[in-house]
Amino acid sequence: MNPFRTLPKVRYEGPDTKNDLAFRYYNPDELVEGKPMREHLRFSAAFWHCMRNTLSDPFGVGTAFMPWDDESNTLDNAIRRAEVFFDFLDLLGIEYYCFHDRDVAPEGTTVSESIENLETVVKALQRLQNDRGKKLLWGTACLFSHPRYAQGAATSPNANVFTYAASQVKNAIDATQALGGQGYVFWGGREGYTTLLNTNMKRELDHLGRFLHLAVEYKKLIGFEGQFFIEPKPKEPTTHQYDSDAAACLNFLREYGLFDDFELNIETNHAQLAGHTMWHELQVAANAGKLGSIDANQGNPYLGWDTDEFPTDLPMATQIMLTVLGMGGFRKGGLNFDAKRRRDSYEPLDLVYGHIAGMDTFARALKIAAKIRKDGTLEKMVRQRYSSWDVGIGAEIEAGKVTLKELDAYARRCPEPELPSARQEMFEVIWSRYF
Ligand code: XUL
Ligand code: CO
Repeated sequence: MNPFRTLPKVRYEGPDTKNDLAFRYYNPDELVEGKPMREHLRFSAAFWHCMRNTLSDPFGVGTAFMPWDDESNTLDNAIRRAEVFFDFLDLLGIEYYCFHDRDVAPEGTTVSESIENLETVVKALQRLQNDRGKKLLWGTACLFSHPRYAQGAATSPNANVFTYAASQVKNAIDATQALGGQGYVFWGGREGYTTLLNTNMKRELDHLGRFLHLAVEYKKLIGFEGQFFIEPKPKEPTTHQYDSDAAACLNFLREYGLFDDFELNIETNHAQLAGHTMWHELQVAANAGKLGSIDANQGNPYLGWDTDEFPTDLPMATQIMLTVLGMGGFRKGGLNFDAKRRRDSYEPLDLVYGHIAGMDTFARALKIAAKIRKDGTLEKMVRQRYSSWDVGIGAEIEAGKVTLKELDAYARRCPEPELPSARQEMFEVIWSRYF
């Protein structure tokens, strides 16, 4: 009934192994830049994709084979699922996990019953975490599945819906705190709109700001030490999601006086939907000191929706790890596999392969990123490109020591600037050497 118990543990066997159920690159205790790989990568599995995603799509019912799940909405079934999930984490040596309240505990017929269900499952999760030595990376509330949230949660036109969402978030934060969660994520589920004809955008955004302030006040009240994250996404399910990309989120946080209380959880597929590279989104967040965590997956470049595939793009993973190493590593965040199998890869074993592929890709990317940093060629070339800012007039501008009038006088004396080639192709030649 539980295939994750019968399989031999997935272990590091090195790049030459012929065993497909082994790691070729992820060697948890191997030091990279003086720190074990496991601490750099902080891998996490997503409860929703592993245990609750039936793999249905708009054209067909779910195909996922989950022999441990009796499909009932009972607490027994919920706790059995949690046990299977921890066997899955054990099998792969994944230390962290993430969940939504409704993934782990069934929604009851009243608000109070839902809360009691969550509290019961949290006790089981506490026991499992202790027994298996696992940790919660982050928790969150599902504010998008139930029909009451069809028009938004914090941004609903209906104030009572806002209260239901507030109650859910309060209790999801409590659950996260009880489980020692490193963070708590706000992904704006249905916080957006389909048409401005029926939407008061300003009022909805004000409500979202209020909602987040209420959460921050509560966090301080109970002394929750986890980090709050916002996860940008530009569209799907709504046409225009308010948290559309990293820059929009940072601006929102600044505008509503929330900047100090949040970091960003950047997801690869969401970056792609926003028309950005993941590297861009990470860099925007990191520039502001706000790169907190990563939902590691990837989209399909030929499709315009969130396919949540397992991350296997090595150059992209290397860009991610370069940015993470560049900011000195994760603090409370990590690499959460917000990824699912394809509908036609429906067996439990496919979940194992998906995670092996993702973990090995990131382990390899980490080592390549460390090599690029140690070598320093690319960094030196970038520094060289900006070297006119290190001395003379460039340094004076950066230091804020010259006026526009003085620059006018300088430019009149200065011969036509000689602009060197940007050498993109040369950068690409050097980049490709590392792979
Ligand atoms: C949706 C998504 C969510 C968040 C958590 O696209 O990424 O699963 O990560 O709510
Ligand atoms: Co996500």
